[in-house]
Amino acid sequence: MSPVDGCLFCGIVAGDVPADIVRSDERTVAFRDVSPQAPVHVLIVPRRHIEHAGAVGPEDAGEVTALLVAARAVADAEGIGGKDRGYRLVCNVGPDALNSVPHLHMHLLGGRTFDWPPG
Ligand code: DGP
Repeated sequence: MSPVDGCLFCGIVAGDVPADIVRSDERTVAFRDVSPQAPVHVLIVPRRHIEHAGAVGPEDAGEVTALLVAARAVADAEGIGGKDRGYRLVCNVGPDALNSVPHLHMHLLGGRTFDWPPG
């Protein structure tokens, strides 16, 4: 899908909205969350607009793989990818999960320990 008018993360992907971009490739852009919930809090988004993780179809397999590959690269670059560390990947879907930006994004959270189950 082409950029969606008024979509915040399409704006960041296009370079029209400023963001602290830590990595980008052909399919994805990764940037720091404006409201970090951990010492490392990076959002990884597909360049192509997809509404949310619950809207992913077989045609999006390339984007989904690219998000995971990007997450691994960002975690390594942030020093939390080793076997003694770790991180959490989160995709919020819908109001019950407090999804607020309707452009698929994966939260990469790390640099501290996390509780389970999440709140
Ligand atoms: P979610 O609740 O899963 O939809 O998370 C959306 C995240 O997006 C939330 O953690 C805050 C972040 N966010 C919202 N607006 C901006 C922005 O303008 N820039 C950046 N970098 N992050 C944003």
